[in-house]
Amino acid sequence: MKLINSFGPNPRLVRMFMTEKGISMPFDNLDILAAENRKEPYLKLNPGGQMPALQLDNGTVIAETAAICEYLEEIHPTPALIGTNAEERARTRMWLRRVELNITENIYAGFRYAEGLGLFKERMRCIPAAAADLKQVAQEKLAWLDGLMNGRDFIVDNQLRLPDIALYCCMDFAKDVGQPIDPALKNINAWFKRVDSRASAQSSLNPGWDQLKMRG
Ligand SMILES: N[C@@H](CCC(=O)N[C@@H](CS)C(=O)NCC(=O)O)C(=O)O
Repeated sequence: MKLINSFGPNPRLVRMFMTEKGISMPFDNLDILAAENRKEPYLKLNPGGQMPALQLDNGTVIAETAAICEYLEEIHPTPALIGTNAEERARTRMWLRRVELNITENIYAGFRYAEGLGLFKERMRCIPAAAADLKQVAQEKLAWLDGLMNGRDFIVDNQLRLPDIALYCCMDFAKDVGQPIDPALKNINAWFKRVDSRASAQSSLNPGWDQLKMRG
């Protein structure tokens, strides 16, 4: 099994998830700045063209961070980052959808349509006029989450789970590319520091991230 890996907050999410579980495997590194992920031979493996992807020993390729993490959780259940029973897993999946659909997808699209436009305009349809509103939607949903995080250390079940890792990797990337964390969001800021202080947060950064001046 190997991870088809690159710089970027989504590959980092899987690297951080693996580290928290104590999983290691070889990486095949692609250059996403040079759009290697948008060309053959990668497109044959993952027609979605995005990073990362997991390739199993039988050749099967699993793309999409949530699907990759679900697979890793099934083959390495401990420590549980999705859940130990049906109810815990359902709560984690509920929160992952809320985090992705309301916050991280809007932050990423806001970036691609503005600061990242030069990199993305040839790769997908970009809507520059939507960037400011998408960023604003993400901020409003972060404020909503901030209210719900009162008295909580983590998003689900008060322990580190996949939605924490997904949101952390997104926000840590976004803060250096025009979407800083609002200092007024006291609970989100305290949560961010808590996740940031984990060894996995630092070790999951891709080598060379500092030259790019983007954490991913
Ligand atoms: N929904 C996908 C999103 C993956 C994604 O956006 N990956 C970024 C890297 S962080 C990427 O491949 N960017 C380069 C590109 O789209 O060409 C997932 O969860 O895996």
